[in-house]
Amino acid sequence: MTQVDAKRRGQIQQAPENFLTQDAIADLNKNGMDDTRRGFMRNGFMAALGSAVGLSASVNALASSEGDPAILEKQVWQTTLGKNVATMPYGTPSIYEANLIRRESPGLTRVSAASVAFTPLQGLFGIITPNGLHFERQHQGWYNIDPEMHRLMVNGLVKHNRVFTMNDLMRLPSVSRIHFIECGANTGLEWGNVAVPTVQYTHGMLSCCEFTGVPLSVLLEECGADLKKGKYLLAEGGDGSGMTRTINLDDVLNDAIVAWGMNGEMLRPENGFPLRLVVPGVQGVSWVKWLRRLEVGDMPYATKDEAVHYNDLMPDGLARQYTSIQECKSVITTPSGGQQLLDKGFYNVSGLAWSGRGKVKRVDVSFDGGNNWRMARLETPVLTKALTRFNIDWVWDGSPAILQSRAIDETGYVQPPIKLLRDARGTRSIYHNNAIQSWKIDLNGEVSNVQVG
Ligand SMILES: Nc1nc2c(c(=O)[nH]1)N[C@H]1C(S)=C(S)[C@@H](COP(=O)(O)O)O[C@H]1N2
Ligand SMILES: [Mo]
Repeated sequence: MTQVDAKRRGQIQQAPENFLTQDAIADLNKNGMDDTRRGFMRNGFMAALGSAVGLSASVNALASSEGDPAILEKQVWQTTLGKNVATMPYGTPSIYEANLIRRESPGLTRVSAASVAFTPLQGLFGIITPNGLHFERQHQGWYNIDPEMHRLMVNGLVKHNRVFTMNDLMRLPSVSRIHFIECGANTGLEWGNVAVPTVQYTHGMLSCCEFTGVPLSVLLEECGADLKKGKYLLAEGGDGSGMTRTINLDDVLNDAIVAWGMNGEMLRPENGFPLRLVVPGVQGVSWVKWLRRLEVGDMPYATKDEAVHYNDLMPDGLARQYTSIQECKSVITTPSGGQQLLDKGFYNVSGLAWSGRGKVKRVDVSFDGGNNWRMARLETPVLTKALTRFNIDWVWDGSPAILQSRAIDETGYVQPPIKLLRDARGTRSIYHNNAIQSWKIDLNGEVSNVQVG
């Protein structure tokens, strides 16, 4: 294992990211993951983690400044020529950050080009997801679409059917707003009590960016949409998956964007270049990528992506449909599963909170599995339908602990414990699990995924 694999930040050691042995990965690929595998996952993970612990002993001792060559001796970068600016015309992260990448979960099978790659939440700061680390969910792979060949058609209950080129669209008045996007299936494995080991895999179908584009309301006005009769929008993607979703205009007319920009540059191809729908607060699947058509209608369209998929199977065998809004949720990202606290003492416990219904109002953190709660500090900016960063001071006394965060949004909605959610929704759902996440800290400082309450 190289230094890059087992990374240390402060007094927290990040486990090697390839936490499963080759045997375990082969087994998972063959047999998949189900609810009986929770124990297995943890064992495989801990076996892999064992190999990292040796290293932690050597990095554990704080370098004493006396005799420390890092401060006493001139380093090579102080005494030689650096690289020319022209060697890197488009910037990339430091090689020492090489383990911070999107990753596919070993327990989820990639079917042809249908795949998902998770954002490494454990390594990010603040609320913005860098473009290269935005999660990816493709129903049929991604494309490099020539923007000159891309068109957006608007039809249905509109006075004028229109076809826009990218140049037409980019002449219109634009806005830039920061919003989170979360796949409805994020944290889905927890329904079945499957303990995926890191926050990257429990919560990493989540990102937050500044999106730029023309407000949907402006575009619809431009086409003379009948918004008295037209309460729904059909959004269609240009990829081979035939992704089509009904959007409830009441939910999004105020803040939806037909977007081309992401964090100050054009969308990345894997995120929908050159055009995607941004529907703040609504589950990721409705953020249709490679957007090619919008139809205004007076009824939901019951497309395959909402009649067959993206339903919540309830305990009585019936399914919830059109459950679009991502309810208030939070998760502690540091410390989180797969990390190890190297010593007793002070920790800055940090995490993310969000709500599809507006702003986050408060986040409470528990260190004893939900018996006692303390209010965390919300860092600014606290924006509507965006990730909000929270921090809280903690002194670890070396005894086992269970860390949880509980978010409350401006509607007064409180993030539920997993038991409450299961009582209402059963265990057969895949989507919309916004339960409180628990991280257990062992005597030796190892952090693992557990379910409590
Ligand atoms: N055209 C199209 N749009 C799509 C998808 C897709 O496969 N094709 N995937 C959807 C799903 S399920 C999610 S969660 C989000 C993911 O967006 P991202 O890949 O930019 O993270 O895009 C949605 N939009
Ligand atoms: Mo999704």
